[in-house]
Amino acid sequence: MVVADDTGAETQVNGASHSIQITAVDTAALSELIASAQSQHDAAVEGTGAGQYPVGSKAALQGAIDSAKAVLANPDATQADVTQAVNNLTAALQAFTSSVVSVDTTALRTLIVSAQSQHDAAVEGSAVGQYHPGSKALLQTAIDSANAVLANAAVTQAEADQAVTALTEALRVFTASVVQRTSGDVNEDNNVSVGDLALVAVAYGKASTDADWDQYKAADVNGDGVVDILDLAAVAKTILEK
Ligand SMILES: [Ca+2]
Ligand SMILES: [Ca+2]
Repeated sequence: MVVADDTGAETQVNGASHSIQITAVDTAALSELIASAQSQHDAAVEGTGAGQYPVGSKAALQGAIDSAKAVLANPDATQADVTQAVNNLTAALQAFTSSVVSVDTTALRTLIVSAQSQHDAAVEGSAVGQYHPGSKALLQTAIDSANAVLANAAVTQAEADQAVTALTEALRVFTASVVQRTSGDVNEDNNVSVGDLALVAVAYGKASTDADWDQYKAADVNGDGVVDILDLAAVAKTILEK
């Protein structure tokens, strides 16, 4: 029976029978997947930094989400349509997830550790093997800059590579600032004098094959592995030229 509004007549529909076969379409999985994909999409940032996604990838994922939402909203969608929608969106989500930008900072980390260790072990001063005053602070500044790059969660590969280059250069300058032995200054008093000549004389005849070479090798002024007349002559020449 159909009851009309007060502008028309009521109509008796005889024998009308409508049988509706309702097959429940399970959309729970699709619904959950859409929510998950949307939240991953919304949290994602496009860019070239670590953990970011290539430009255009969010729009591609959103397109897949929208298609899935259309299926979810369609009352005529069959279970097969829903399953297909789940499969499509799963594939789109996997493609999106695997496109995340990864930046390799291994080289930078290794270099920072090495630089810091060289910095910490270095002593500033004027003696042989020490570093020029101020050189440690310079190196530390370079290390700090490198650490700042590393601390940036969205660092790009180019930034990481540039930091490696900069710290490598700082380390080269630092290493070059180590105080070298003045040729002929056997006793390391920053002066070439008869005292050095005497030490060469004492070590005269010693060679790198000797067990106690370490004790005398400073007297090997020309570095040829033996203390001989050439070393004496080199020290003498330096003294005479002063
Ligand atoms: Ca000396
Ligand atoms: Ca020599």
